[in-house]
Parts: sequence; structure tokens; C-alpha cells
Amino acid sequence: MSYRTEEVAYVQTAQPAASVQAAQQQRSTAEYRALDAAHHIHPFSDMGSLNRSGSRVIVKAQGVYLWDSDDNKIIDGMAGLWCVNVGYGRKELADAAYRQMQELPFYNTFFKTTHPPVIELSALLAELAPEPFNHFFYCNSGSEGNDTVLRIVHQYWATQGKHSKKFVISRKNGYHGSTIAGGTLGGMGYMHEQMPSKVENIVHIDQPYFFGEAQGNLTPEEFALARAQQLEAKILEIGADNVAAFIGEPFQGAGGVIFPASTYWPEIQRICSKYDILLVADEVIGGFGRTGEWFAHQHFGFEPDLITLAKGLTSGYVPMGAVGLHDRVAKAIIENGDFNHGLTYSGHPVAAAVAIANLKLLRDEKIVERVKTDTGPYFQKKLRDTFANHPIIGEISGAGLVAGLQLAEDPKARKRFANGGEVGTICRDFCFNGNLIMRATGDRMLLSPPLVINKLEIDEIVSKAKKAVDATAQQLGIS
Ligand code: PXG
Repeated sequence: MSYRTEEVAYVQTAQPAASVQAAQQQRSTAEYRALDAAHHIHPFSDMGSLNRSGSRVIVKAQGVYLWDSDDNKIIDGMAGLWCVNVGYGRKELADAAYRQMQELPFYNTFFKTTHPPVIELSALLAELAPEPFNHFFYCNSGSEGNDTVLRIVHQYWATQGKHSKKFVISRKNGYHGSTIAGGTLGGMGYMHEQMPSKVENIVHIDQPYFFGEAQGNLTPEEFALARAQQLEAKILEIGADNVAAFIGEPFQGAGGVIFPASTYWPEIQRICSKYDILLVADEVIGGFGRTGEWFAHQHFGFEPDLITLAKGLTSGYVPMGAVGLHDRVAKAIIENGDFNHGLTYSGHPVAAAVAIANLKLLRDEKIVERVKTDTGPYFQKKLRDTFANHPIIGEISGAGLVAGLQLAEDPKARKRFANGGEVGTICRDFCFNGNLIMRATGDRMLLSPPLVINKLEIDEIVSKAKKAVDATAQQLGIS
């Protein structure tokens, strides 16, 4: 019997059920790792290699800090996974869940029924979202949100009698989730390779990634405009009568915090209007204050027809996703019979109660305003002051409390490192060992801390990031 199998026996037979809670907090790191390796398949991971090195076990969190099972205090530069906007340990959210579980832990919203939490949440979202967004459909994740988007888009065009409008245009290196629809919409080649089949009629255009993909002497504005115009070319290729929608993240999150220049979104909007194509903003990362606006499309100044929401909707305390419908889309869906889509947990009362408590904190504590006027500008300036002339930093992107640092072999010549991703991994490991959580996407180092972070904590993140980037340069022999 292998060591791992013995661990299974230990859990299943030696632990009375009542003590499992206590046992969860009392195991040693080695025991946790052995059990994790024995039974848990992690998302997006090479499990063989992870099981050999062992995962870091996170056991508690408060504010912007995490603690691991060896009692290391780690500053979370990624808000969990771009989601813990109000920070960890907010009792208001725990109380809301507890109260709602006692009052009405579940009821569905399918068969002519509804309940107070989902009603109140919808009214609150209508108050917080821009003017034309007054209707919301609920699900459990961003991926399901984008599945829902596809369903709404196709139902919308059916109600308009335009049945040939079936194609959805998305972008390479966009991320829209990991269900089959989300993965197809996304433009991650390594995900497409492992998908057994894809959703039909989804095509991709190039992303507005200036540092990595601009040729010649184009300015960022000229490049962004050219990339937006690829949408027009693609529509003309497919035929406008066949194109239903364009979907994009206002800024690409998982793709590397790629912020398009100011020319990009107005051009996308113009093209969508000209050819009568629905414009979908995937706000799963950008929504709920990340850029200093409630929604990232407001930062970029455009008006989508649909918005996908998740993550910051509940600050990740419980899973919930949603789609916001512009009035003109909502009207078509509402007035045209059955919409045959729904999930058991659409509008789950506990998730809705937590979302309400979360949104009220963001609103009443003026957290989003603070990101816009105070901590966001401070964070952006600090990063730029610290890294502007660093020998391996080629670009600093971002606004509010989200940023991307491009690691580059020759920053001035916009030359990236060969073997994309290797240097990012080195840098990420230095961050990890320095008790800073920073995400690496290829050779871009990403930050997206909780929105409640204060200036001292920002200083700590930036100085730890600087140490990690310096150590990376040193390891590469660049000074
Ligand atoms: N849209 C966007 C823009 C996202 O960032 C999703 C949809 C899917 O949401 P769910 O809740 O189904 O995961 C996301 C998720 C990363 C990373 O490595 C990013 C996400 C998820 C997991 C990892 O940066 N974003």
C-alpha cells in the first residue's frame, strides 16, 4: 500500500465525521499535501509535477493578507483570482449568508416563483449599472455567464427575424471561461487544442497587444485602430447578415492586462453599430470597481448591449455570475415568449444575499471612488516610478487597481524574451518565495489586489515586486 493510499484510509476510517472540521485545520503541511496529491485534481495544472512539488496550503485570510499552513503571511496581489474586491474577512458577507441560509437556503426561480434576495439584487444592480442596464439573468460563474450571452444573442436575433445572424466574433488571447462555449469564445490556443469539440460559428480576430504585436513605427493609437478595423474586415468577409455579436473584455485580464489605446473601443462601437452587431463586454474581471469605474466599459467610454458579470459581484465569497441586458435587448427577450435557458441555481438566494451585502459595501464605503481618486492613481504612479527604467520591464499597463508589467529582453526595442513564459515563471517563483502573490501570464506579471488595499500595503506589494523583478534580472545576468 502506498503512502498516499494509507492517507485515504486514515481519512475514511480513523476520523469521526464530527471532528473533520477540526482535523481540517490541524494537519501538518505534509499531510495536507499528501492528501491533496492523492485526491484533488487542480484546474489548469500539470498534476504530476504539482504533486511532486506540493501545493501551497492557504488556511486563512484577512484584509489583503493570506496565511499558509506554515504560518507564512502572504500579501495577495491578485485578490484571490481577480475577485475578492472587498478584501477577506468581511463579516457583513458572512452574516448575510448565515441569515439567508436560515430564512430560505434555496428556492428556484423557474416556475413562476421568485424570492426577496434575487429581487433586491436585481434592483440594486440596476441602480449601480449604467442607465440602460435594468435587467439581469443569473448563473454561477463567468463561464456560464458567457454561455448565457450566446443564448441571449441568438434569441435576440431570432426575435428580430434575422435568423442568419449566427456568427460571434471574439479575439485571440481573450479569456471568456472554460466551459465549451467559454473556451471556444476565448482565444487561448492551448485550450482549443484540448477541447473535444467547439461551439460552431465562433471566429477570432487579433488582439490589441501593442508591445508584443505592433510592427514598424505605428503609435499605440494607430495600432489599436488597425486592430479594431480587423473587426470590420471580418464582418465583411462573413457578411454582416451572418454576424450576431462581437465579444471582448474591455481590457484583457488573463491574457496579460492588455489595455488597448483610447482609439480601440470607439472604433469597435462604430463598427458594431454600422453593421447592426451586438456588442458584448465581458466584465468578469473589469466589473465592480477594478479600474476605478463601476464597470470597465465606462473607463473606456463605450456602451455595450450585454455585460457578463461574476467574480467581484460577490467578491468571490460564494459563486455567482450574471448577464446584464441593455434595455433594447431585454425588451426583445421579455416580449417574445419563452427563453429556454436556466440553471438550478439561477439567482440562488444565498449568493444573492451575499452579492447585496458586497455591493452595499462597495457603494456605501465608497470603495470604488477611492480606487478612482486615491489608491488607484497612487498604485499606478508607484509602479511607473519604480519600474519606468528597469532593464527588463518593457511596458506598464493598467488603471485603477489592475496592472501588467511586461518582462522584456530589450524594453526599448520592444523585444520580448525567447521561450515566452520562462522568464515570467522565474519571476513568479521569486514573488512566491517573497510572500507576494503575483500572476504570470507568459512574460507579463499581473497585479489585481483587493480594492480595499491601503497605501502602505501598496508600497509593500510594489517593493516585493521590485525585489522579484530585480532577482529575475540578476538570474538572467542583465543589469
Ligand atoms: N470572463 C473573463 C473575462 C474571465 O476573466 C471568465 C469569464 C470565466 O469565469 P469563471 O467564473 O467561469 O472562471 C473569466 C475567469 C487567470 C484566471 O489565470 C482568470 C479567470 C479564471 C481563472 C484563472 O488569470 N477568469
